[in-house]
Amino acid sequence: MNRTALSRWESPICRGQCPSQGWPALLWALVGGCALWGGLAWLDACPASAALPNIVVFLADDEGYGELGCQGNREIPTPHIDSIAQNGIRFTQGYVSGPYCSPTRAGLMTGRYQTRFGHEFNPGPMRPGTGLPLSETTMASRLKALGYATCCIGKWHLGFDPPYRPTNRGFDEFYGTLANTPFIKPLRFMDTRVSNDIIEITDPNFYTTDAYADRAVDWLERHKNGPFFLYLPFNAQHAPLEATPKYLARFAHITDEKRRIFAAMMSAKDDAVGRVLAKLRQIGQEGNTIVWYLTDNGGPTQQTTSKNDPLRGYKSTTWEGGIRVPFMVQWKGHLPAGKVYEHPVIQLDILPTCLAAAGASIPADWHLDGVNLLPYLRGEISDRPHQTLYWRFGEQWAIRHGDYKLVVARDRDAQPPRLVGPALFNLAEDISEKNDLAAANPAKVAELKALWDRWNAEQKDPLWGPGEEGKAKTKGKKAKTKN
Ligand SMILES: [Ca+2]
Repeated sequence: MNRTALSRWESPICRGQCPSQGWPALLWALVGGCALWGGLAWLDACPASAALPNIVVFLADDEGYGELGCQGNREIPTPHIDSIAQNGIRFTQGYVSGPYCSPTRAGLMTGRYQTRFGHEFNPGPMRPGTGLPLSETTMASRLKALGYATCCIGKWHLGFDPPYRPTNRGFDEFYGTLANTPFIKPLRFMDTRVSNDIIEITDPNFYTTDAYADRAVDWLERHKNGPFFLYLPFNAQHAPLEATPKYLARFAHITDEKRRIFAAMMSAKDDAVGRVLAKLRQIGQEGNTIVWYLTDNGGPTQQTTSKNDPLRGYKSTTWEGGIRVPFMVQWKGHLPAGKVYEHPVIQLDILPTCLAAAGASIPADWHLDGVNLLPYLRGEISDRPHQTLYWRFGEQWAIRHGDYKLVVARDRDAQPPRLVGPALFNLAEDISEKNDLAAANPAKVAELKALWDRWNAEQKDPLWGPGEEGKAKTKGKKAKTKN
C-alpha cells in the first residue's frame, strides 16, 4: 500500500474499519460507494475478506536465552510459551536494541534505535521529566490511528511523570506498574479503570503475573470483536525473586532456593501466557491474531539464576548474552508453523511487521530502523532482513555485520572486571564469543568500526545518565565514542 492509500486509511470513513467488523448494511452501501468513488483502490487497502489482524506482544523481563523449553531448557516446563514456537516461527538470532529494560522498550514502541532520540538508559521516578521522548510516536498510537483498541498490562518503564504514562502514549487502558516492582504488594501501580493516579495494592494475595493474566483475559473479552493491540510486558523474571505456593509446589525437587523461586516465576508466566492464548481461541480470534513473545534483555544470572546458555555475557552488556533473546511469533494460517528462522532479526522489526500486516504503509519520514519481516518469514525473500545491526550503551557498543561482530563490552568475569575490546567474532562459527579474531583480521575490524562510527554519528547524546534512577548525567558524546 502506498502513501496515498494510507491517507485513505486515515480518512474518517475508512480509518481502521474493515467490512468484516460488522457495519450495518447502510454503512456498507456507503463504504461501497466510497470504494467505487476511490477507483476501487480502497478495497485493495482493506480487503473484504480480512479484518485487521489483532496483535498481542508478550514481553518477558530478564529472561535468559536458555530458559524456555523451546530454547533447550529441560528443567522448567514452559508448554504454553513453547506452543507459540510450535504454531509459528522461533528466531534463533532474535536481538533487542538495548541490553536492559527501558531502552529495549523504547525501541520496541517506536521501531527506531532508541539512541536516535537519547533514550540510552533507564529513566527513573527520581528524575522528573525523563521517559520516552514526547517527540516519538509509539506503536500503540500508530495502531490506534488505524482503529485498534489498545491496552498495556504490566511493567511500563518508559517514564514516570503523567505526560509519559501509557494512556498519554497511545494506550486506551493501563494496568500495571510504572517501573520495576515486587510481585507481591507491587509499587507504583496504576489501574486506569479506577484512577489516573498511583494506587496502593493491599491484597496480600495479589501476585502481578496472575493479576496481569486476569486483566488481559477480561480486556480481551471486552474487545473480542477486535481489532485490538494487547501489550503485556511481564515483570517476570526480574528481581526480586518472589513466587506463590501454587507455583513453588511444582518445583519442590529443586534444592537451590533461588533457582526454585525462579522456576516458579517462570511457570506462573507460562500459565499466564497460556490463559491469554486460550482466551484468543475462546473468542474466535486465534487465527486473526499475531502473537509475539520475546524478552527485553538477557538474564543477569547472578541475581536471579537466569541463564543465557550458550551465550557469553549477561544483562547490561553488549555480549550476545545481553542482547540476543528468546524471540518468536505466531500467526496461524498466515505464517508457517514450526519453523526456525536463522537470520538475525531485532525487536525494532515488530512495529513495521504489524503495520504491514494491517495493510498500512510506512512513510519514509518516520525514519524506522525495523523492517517488515513478513516476506522473509514467508520465504518470499531469502536474504537477511538486516545486513547490519548496531548497539550503543554508554561505553559499551557493538556492531553485527553479516556474521561478524565487533564488540566493546564489560567483562565481569575478568579479573579485575573491566571493559574489553574491540573484539571481533564470527558468530556463525563461534556463538559463545570465545575466539577473538581482531588481531588476525585488522581489515575486518576497521571495516566494522567505520560502519559503527557512521551510525554512531547519527545518534543523539543520552538525555539522562545510566543507573536505575537516572541520577547521573553522562558527558554527552564522550560516553559514546569511548572504546
Ligand atoms: Ca529487563
